[in-house]
Amino acid sequence: QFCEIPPANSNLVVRVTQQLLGWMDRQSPLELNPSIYVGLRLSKQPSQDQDDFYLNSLMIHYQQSFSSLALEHQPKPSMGQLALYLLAVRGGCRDIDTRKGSMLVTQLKYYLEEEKHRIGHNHEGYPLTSYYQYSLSILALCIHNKKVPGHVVEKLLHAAEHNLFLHGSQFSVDTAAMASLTFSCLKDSGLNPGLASRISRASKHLRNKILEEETPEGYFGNIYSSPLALQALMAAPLPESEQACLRVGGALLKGLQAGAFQNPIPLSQLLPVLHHKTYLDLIQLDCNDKRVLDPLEEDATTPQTQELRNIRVSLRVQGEFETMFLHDEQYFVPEGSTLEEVLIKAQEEGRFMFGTQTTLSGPFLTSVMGISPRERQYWQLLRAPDTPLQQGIANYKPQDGETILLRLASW
Ligand code: B12
Repeated sequence: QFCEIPPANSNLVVRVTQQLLGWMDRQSPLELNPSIYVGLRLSKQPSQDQDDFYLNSLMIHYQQSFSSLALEHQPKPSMGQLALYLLAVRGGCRDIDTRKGSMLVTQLKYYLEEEKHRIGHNHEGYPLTSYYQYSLSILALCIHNKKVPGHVVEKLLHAAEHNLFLHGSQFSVDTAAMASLTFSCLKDSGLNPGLASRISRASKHLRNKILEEETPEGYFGNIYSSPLALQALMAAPLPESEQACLRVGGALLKGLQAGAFQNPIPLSQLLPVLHHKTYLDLIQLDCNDKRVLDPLEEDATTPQTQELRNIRVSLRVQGEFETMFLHDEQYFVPEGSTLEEVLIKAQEEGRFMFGTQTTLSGPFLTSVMGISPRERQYWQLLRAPDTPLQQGIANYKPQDGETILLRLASW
């Protein structure tokens, strides 16, 4: 084995498993999250009755969204969400070759065709969603042993070969890892034999890129892309990955211990890694697996009672062309407040406005001061002067005296 991580403390694993299980209690249509279910299924969870209930809710929601009974104003799940749903169906060992199942497989293939056209013949365009979702969708079909046309795979190959995987303006390790997992699946399944050697080469190129992206802190990219990166390397280890996996695995366990994983998406990608599993293990998952969660040993540490003190956070808004800030003010909030709470406070005090959209990762900032980004733009979150935040508004907690910059950026 060329990609192992150091053994995890079992109490720590139990604690994060419980954390992820807790997210399963949220079952409103907007909060149903197939990624959480998949992460748990690759980690000998959830218990059988929790499982049936959640999976059935997912199935009803997704089938209904794409049926003729779907409500007009109700937004349809995106391509990537549909792909995650298909992974969940596999994780629950449900049959996809039913009438309703086939309809969703067809829908996903249709989404991919559309994206292929957007990317265009000479690769001059971009997918409407992202190469991350494009790859995830091919992976989901591959896991179900469904073939996609060579042309669709070629777009991903081209993007991989030409380093087009970006997150904002930086190389996206998450996307590279997702694509590498996809290529591993395609290679093992033999679904696109004509592309086999090109797939192997692109996949190796991606994993080398991931290794190159190891940071001094011991992450592949950043802490939140490391789980998927480890999955990619575990699924197809390189001889030179052995030490890197140990280092990054160790750093991740430390980060986990320190409470860095507050968001369910990266956590759902990490938990399988702690069980030495990757998305590819869904192919032959055993649904009669024994599912037990060891009881949590008593923690010796007593919770610290903190005095509520206020901290000062500055909030600046920078539009596309303006040299002047559209907004620049200080706010006093209780220590430990999230950035979202700062934004709410600012909005309450007047002169500031914002809007969000619910995603599987939580609230995504969609408008600031009434300005919505145009195509291929977004509201980037930074710590002044120019350090991009690695968490969204619901998870990031500003420090005393910090200045947060919301900047309209292109990607
Ligand atoms: Co981003 N992003 N992103 N992102 N993004 C990732 C989710 C990830 C994990 C990458 C990483 O650092 N390793 C982190 C989150 C880490 C964490 O949870 N702690 C991340 C971050 C930090 C950000 C930013 C906060 C960066 C910044 O500004 N400093 C901003 C969000 C700012 C805001 O709220 N306005 C940001 C922006 C983007 C862009 C470049 C705009 C695109 C999204 C637009 C697009 O798809 N064209 C983007 C992508 C593509 C991703 C990526 C690679 C894939 C997301 C996806 O498609 N998921 C993930 C990687 C990953 O998840 N491992 C990182 C699959 C679909 C099925 O799930 O929920 O429907 P979904 O997807 C939507 C949300 O994920 C949303 O956009 C998706 C499309 O609508 N989204 C969100 C994207 N990023 C983020 C980040 C947060 C915090 C939230 C709440 C939502």
